[in-house]
Amino acid sequence: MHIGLIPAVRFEESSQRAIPVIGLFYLASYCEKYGKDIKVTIYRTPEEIIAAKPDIAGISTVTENMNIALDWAKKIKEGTGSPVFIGGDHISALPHTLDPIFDAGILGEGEATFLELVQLIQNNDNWKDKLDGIAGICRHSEDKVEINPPRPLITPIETIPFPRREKHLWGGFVYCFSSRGCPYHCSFCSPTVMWKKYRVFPAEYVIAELDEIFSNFNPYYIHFFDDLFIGDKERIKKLKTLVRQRGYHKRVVFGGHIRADLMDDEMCENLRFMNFNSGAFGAESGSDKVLQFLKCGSSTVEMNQQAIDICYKWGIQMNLSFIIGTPGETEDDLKKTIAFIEKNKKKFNGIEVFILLPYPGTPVWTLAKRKGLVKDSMNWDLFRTKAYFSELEVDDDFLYLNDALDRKTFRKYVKIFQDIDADLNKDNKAIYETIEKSVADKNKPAK
Ligand code: B12
Ligand code: SF4
Repeated sequence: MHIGLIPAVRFEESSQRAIPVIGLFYLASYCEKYGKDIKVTIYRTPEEIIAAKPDIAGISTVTENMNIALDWAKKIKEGTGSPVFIGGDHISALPHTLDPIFDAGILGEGEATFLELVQLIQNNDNWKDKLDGIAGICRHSEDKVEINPPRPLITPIETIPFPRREKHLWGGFVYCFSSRGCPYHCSFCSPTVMWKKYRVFPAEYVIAELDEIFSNFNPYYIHFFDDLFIGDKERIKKLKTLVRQRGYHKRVVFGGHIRADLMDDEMCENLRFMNFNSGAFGAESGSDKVLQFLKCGSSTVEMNQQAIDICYKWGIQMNLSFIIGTPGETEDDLKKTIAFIEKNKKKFNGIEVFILLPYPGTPVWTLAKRKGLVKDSMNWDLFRTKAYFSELEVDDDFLYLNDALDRKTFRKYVKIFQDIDADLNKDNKAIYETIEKSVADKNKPAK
């Protein structure tokens, strides 16, 4: 049985093109390891997948690309006649909105659910009548969408094989996941909707995956794209020891997402000793009032300051992200954020600024829905962002959530933040183009 998978991405944007969707590589390795007579191919365009005519097609999408996913699903269905499934954050948050073009939606962690679905199709001509038996999907039943009972998360997590990183698709940027989910519950964050709870791959699993990466690629930088890389202190300590035993700390720089409140001397020492030298965390705001809304009491400005100071002391380069446009945020709050950035700008490497968007399934989505700004069926292009904050325009359609500050004044501050962003990120500009170019350069696959 041949399965064709494709990520719905905007090819015109280097940020979406440059970094492959690793979720599909996990699906490929899981189905091929635990299934029988299954071959999974990852494609980049609907034309490729149509030409290959797989028995089953699957599309992965985030909210802002949902319209692309719908368009491609129609093309693929017309061109192949095969069943077309959808997975990823968007459908996982809004399963009851499944469009009739899709034969089913795979909700949350996809590997085990998708394999069971594929096996159902492999073994039954009348598989459509048996979809009610598959946990973790949404499907059409007569004229409505049924949501089947949820599927338990895969346990133990290390039974998930390493993602099948394909050399021809994998760009210059080697990243991996050493955990799934996050134990915190920030009001704007959709991974917690998706992953339910925090699970870590054991240090031995992570080092074995690194071994595989080193034998197939020549990385100079490895990014842990986990929502939270450092959530288990003991594991980080163990991983540092294993990395040093292999000498990987001399071959690459590691980077990933941390949390301000978990950074102490011991954590910094462990990270520094494994050559984890590029951290990122969401400082979000210079105002405790705004942080209270966004981080639900789990962060304060003081905690963020301490994390910046301790990382600086240990020489861990930090990238901080900030969110503006939060409900209740006043000019005074925005000025506090600007002052916080100004005060610390010599201590970090760069910043990212985002305008708060109500991703489906989050408490912010519920709030936006109450205000009538979003609904379950809407134009998903309104969630479009830009890879570079400097290119973002807050036009009249922009999903702006903050009644405490009028849009005109907010635009003035967006411009101020864009100038700060441009100034602080001069050296990081065009990072995705650099990643793409490096395919042919340092990070090229090993022979
Ligand atoms: C790495 C990452 C990126 C990378 C790589 C892109 C990618 N998607 O892989 C980069 C930096 C390029 C990026 C860009 C963007 N990202 Co991003 N990204 C992530 C991050 C941190 C990890 C994604 C990941 O690989 N997860 C691990 C894998 C295993 O999970 P997965 O992809 O969800 O796949 C699993 C299941 O969803 C399911 N599944 C998924 N697809 C399918 C398809 C089928 C057929 C089946 C059966 C199952 C299935 O099975 C997989 C295995 O379990 C997530 C946060 C998170 N923790 O998920 C945000 C996240 C996905 N990104 C997000 C956003 C908004 C974006 C951007 C729009 C931002 C921007 N303007 O640049 C772009 C859009 C990119 C795109 N693909 O279209 C949001 C999406 C929220 C939403 N509801 O839309 C997230 C959740 C972060 C957030 N802000 O909350 N991103
Ligand atoms: S924003 Fe970060 S800390 Fe908060 S829930 Fe999401 S991943 Fe966890």
